[in-house]
Amino acid sequence: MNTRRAFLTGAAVTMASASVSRHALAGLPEPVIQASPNTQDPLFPKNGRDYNPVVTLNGWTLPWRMNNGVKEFHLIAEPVVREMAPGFKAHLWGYNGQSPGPTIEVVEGDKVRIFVTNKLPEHTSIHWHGQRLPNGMDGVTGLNQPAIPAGKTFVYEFTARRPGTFMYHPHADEMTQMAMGMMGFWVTHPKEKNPNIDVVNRDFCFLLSSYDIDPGSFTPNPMTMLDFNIWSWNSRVFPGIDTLNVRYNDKVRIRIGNLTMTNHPIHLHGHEFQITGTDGGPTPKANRWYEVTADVAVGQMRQIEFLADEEGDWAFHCHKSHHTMNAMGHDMANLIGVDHRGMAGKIKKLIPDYMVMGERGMADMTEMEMPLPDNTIPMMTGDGPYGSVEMGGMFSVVKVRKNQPHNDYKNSGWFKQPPGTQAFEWKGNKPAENRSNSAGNSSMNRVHPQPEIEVQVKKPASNSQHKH
Ligand SMILES: [Cu+2]
Repeated sequence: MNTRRAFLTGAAVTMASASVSRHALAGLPEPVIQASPNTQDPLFPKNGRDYNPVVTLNGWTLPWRMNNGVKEFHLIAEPVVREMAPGFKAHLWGYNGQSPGPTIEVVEGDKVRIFVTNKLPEHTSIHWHGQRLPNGMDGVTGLNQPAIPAGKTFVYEFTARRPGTFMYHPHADEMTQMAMGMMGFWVTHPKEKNPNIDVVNRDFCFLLSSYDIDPGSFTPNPMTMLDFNIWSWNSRVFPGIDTLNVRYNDKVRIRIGNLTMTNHPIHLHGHEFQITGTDGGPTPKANRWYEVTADVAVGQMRQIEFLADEEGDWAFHCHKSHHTMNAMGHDMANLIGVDHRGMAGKIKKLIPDYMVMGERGMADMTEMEMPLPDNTIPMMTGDGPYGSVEMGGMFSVVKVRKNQPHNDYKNSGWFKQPPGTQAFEWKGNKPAENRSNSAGNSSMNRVHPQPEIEVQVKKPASNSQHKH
């Protein structure tokens, strides 16, 4: 114990000269490992400057150790088994037992020391995406530092200079390591009142990630460039993504970072939000406007804020409809509009398990008891109070409740709509339809009329070249 204390004092002396302390290695903090994929309660700071902590969707915040005024964190890069939804586990790479890694929360001006131990089968490094820091701490393998070899621990040290929303990820064999799930969130809270950073009641964060995992298998294919089949928030897919539970009239902030290969228009129902921060920090108030969809491009961070002043269960999702689906069969023929009735019965006599899909859209999929390979999640699923939600992937629900206690993140169940406030079936008379056969009033009529052509819209999996 005495020896250790001596080391810590030594570290403090070295810190004063603002260089990486080699003594600090002797006092490597115990790594904290998280076994659960559930959303953990906010981690209120026990020391250092005070702040309102964030809640990481299906994730957690990494505890730190205060060492002579320096916040010390210990990240372990390692293979992990991530439950992406109940019944669906993926073999990923991550940090401290999960993918994504734990969220790191610090305060503007904090001196931060991060120990990174590499338990992967290959070298790695960490890039602190968006931070102001000394060039040698930026984490680009070969450019700023040698790679961290397998089995070794490196130390990163810098001051969190500006408040905002950040990410961390490897900058070594990036294609493989990010495709395998190596990433994490970073939040730097403001140290004092900032005119462009409001105090909020709820502060959520998550990363957008995508994987190509063949149905029935466990490991993503890192060679995939565009054709991903698993679209996730914090390596979870609907219905495995936790709901965002807030109290009526709470001011809510949601921070989103995109580490996939495509953009995601994130859409909130029932409310308008403002983008209050981007990669570059808080957005000046005069430059904000209301929206209901925020496009988060590749490598970007966006922070949205709204007043939760409409009670209910509000959908919150990526607006690319293929991103609210799970593992699609990419080689499925397009059968919309093809009438198979009668045919299926005949084929069923020959092949008892035969099933026709897609002739009246894909909604049937949710009701079919189709045999799936092991470790596969249905394409669209998730039961709500009125049937299947017919969603997968990047979808969750913002639950606004009058009786949600302050600072309580429990799911209070389905919203009970007041009588007379829900869509209902019309049971009265239907007027005769009066459809026009005109294709529109063109002011530039053709001199030689063309033969009429009708086209069929192909949807949704027209061929195997399924691009996003
Ligand atoms: Cu998307």
